[in-house]
Amino acid sequence: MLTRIDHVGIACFDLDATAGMYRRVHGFEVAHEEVNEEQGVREAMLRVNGTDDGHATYLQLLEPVREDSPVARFLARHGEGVHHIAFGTGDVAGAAAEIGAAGVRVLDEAPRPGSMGSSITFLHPKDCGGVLTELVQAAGEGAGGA
Ligand code: CMX
Ligand code: CO
Repeated sequence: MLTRIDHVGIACFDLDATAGMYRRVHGFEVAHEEVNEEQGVREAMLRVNGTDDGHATYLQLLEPVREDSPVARFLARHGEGVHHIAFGTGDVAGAAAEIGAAGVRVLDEAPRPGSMGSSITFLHPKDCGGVLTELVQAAGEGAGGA
């Protein structure tokens, strides 16, 4: 079951400048920053609100760290803007299996490491109404956790 919007991923050329804009214009602070080499991004998480499943909704700012990464390709084709939406779940592998069985292409063989110790997987945008869709199980969420 998908229980929240975990984050909206936004592709940008300059993470620090974009985070500065969100601080000045929207009043959102960077709660966490990391590099995810596997995904080819430097990313910042800006917490927007708590959710009634006990977790939270973020903006995820994404700056590519190499040219052959999905976010670099996206920026080259489309420029800056909304890149993906991520839904939170207590069981990312189970949700991906269920959604995959409905005929949607799951882009990862098994969940991979995401922000802040989460487990993530992606669904093909062409099977999701043109929206690149991510499933996220937060660190500690699910069996034994919230
Ligand atoms: N949203 C919607 N459509 C997208 C898209 C996006 N973010 N990225 C690509 N597409 C579309 C393109 O417009 C293109 O459509 P057309 O054929 O109609 O022109 C098609 O998908 C293929 O485009 P492409 O440039 O060949 O795209 P890629 O080779 O990058 O493959 C995808 C697309 C989704 C398979 C790839 O980006 C992917 O595997 N993404 C998952 C991983 C990821 O995005 N990681 C970064 C975020 C990390 C995080 O959130 O933590
Ligand atoms: Co994401």
